Amino acid sequence: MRFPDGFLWGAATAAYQIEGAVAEDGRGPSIWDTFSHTPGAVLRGDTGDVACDHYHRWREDLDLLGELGVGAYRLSVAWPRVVPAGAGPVNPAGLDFYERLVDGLLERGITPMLTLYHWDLPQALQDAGGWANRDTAAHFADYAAVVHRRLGDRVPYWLTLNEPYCSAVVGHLDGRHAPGVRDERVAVTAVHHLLLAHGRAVAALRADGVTGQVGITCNLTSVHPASETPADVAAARRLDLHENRMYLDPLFRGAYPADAEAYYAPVTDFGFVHDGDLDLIAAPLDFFGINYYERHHVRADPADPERGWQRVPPARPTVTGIGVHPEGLAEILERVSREYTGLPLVVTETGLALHDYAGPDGEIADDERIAFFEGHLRAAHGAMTRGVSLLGFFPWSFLDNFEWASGYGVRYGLYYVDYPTQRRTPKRSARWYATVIRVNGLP
Ligand code: IFM
Repeated sequence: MRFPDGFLWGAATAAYQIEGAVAEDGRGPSIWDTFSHTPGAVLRGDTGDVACDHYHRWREDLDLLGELGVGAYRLSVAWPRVVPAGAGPVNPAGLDFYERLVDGLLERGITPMLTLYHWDLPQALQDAGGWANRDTAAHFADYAAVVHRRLGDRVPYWLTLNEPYCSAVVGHLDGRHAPGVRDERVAVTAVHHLLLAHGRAVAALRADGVTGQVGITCNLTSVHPASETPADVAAARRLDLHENRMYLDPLFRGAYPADAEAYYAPVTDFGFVHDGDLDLIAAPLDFFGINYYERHHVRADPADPERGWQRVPPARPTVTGIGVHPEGLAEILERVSREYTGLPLVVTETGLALHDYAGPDGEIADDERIAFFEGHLRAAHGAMTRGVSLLGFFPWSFLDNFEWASGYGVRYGLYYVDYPTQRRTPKRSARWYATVIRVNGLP
C-alpha cells in the first residue's frame, strides 16, 4: 500500500503538554496552569510545570524528529508565552522560542505546521470571562497576527484552533478540562466564541497577506444509532449535533444546524450570534484538519428521552475507555468530503493511549500501537481510493506527554519519555513508523 508522492508524514504535539518552563522568560499563566494546580483536577496532581522539558531540550527533540524522518511536525504556540496577559504587551522572548523551533525544523528539512491555540488560554483572559466573553475572540485574532508577523514567511501551514469541541464542551460542560466549568449555557456560548475567534484569526492572517495555507482542526466522531428504533436514531442525531455538526455546519455552510436552536433552547438562545459572525466563521480555508479518536454507537437515554443519549460501551475498551475503530476514520473523511467540503484534508491527530513500559531488554514493545496505526492508515488509504483528498497523517504523539486530566498516567508517544531523567527512547512503533515514512506506505 503506497501513498501519493509528497504525502505529508508528520507527528504532533502541543505546547502545554511538552514544553514545561511555565514561568520562564516572561511566559504568563494559562488556564491549564491554574487547573492542573487545583487539587483533584488532574490524576495524581500532575501538572505541566516540567512536562517533557521540551523548552530546554528542543534541539535534541528536533534531532529525534529528523531521525524519525518526518516531513512535517505539528506544534502549537503557547499564547501566554507570546502575549502573557492574553491582550496587550507582546513578550519577544516567547516569539524568539518559536522562531528557534521553526528555524530548527526548516534546517532539518521538516515542514512546520503551527497550531495557534491548543487549549492554553492566558489566565488573565479567563479572569475576564474566558471563552464566554466575546472579546476573547478579538484578542485571539490580535495574537494570531503577532505570531504571523514574526513567522509568516517560514510557516507553510497554519491551524487556528485545535478541537474547539474540547475547549468548549470538555472545559465548560463536562468540567474535566480547564477552566473546569460545568454549565451548558456557557459551553454553547464558548462554542460560538471559539468559532468566531477562528474566523477573526483567519481574517487577520489574510489581511496580513498570509502565504501559507490556513485551516482549523476539529475532533470529529463517527456516530451510529445502536438500533433503527426512532428513539435510538434521534439520540444518535443529537450526539452528532453536539460533537460534529455544531462545528462543521458553521465552518462550511455558514449556519448552525437547523436543529441546534431547538435542542439548546432549554439552556440558551443564540443571541450570542451577531450579524456577520457566520460570514467570518465560514470564510474560505485552504485545508481542514481532522483529529479522530472515537466511534460511537448510541441509544436513547430513558432518563432524558428529549435531550439525552447513551453511548454503548465498547466491547474492547483501551486504557482510556474508548474502543479502536479504524473504519470510523474512513467514515469521517468520506462524510466531510461528501457533505461539507472539497478542501484537502489532513489527519492532524490519531493515536492510542497505552501503559507503555520498557521490558528487561529495554525494548518498548508497543505492538498494539503499531496495529492501531496500521489499521488507521489502511482506513485513510481506502478513503483516498474512494476520492478523498488527503494531504497528510500526523500520529499523536511524537513524545509521551502531559495527557491533560490523565496527567502522565497514560502514554501516546512514538518516543517513550522517562520523566525522572527526561530520557527519550524510541518505541517499537517509532521504528515501524520510520519505515512507513521511508517506503511511503505500509511496509
Ligand atoms: O492529548 C490530546 C491532544 O492534546 C488533543 N487531542 C487528543 C489527544 C489525546 O487525548
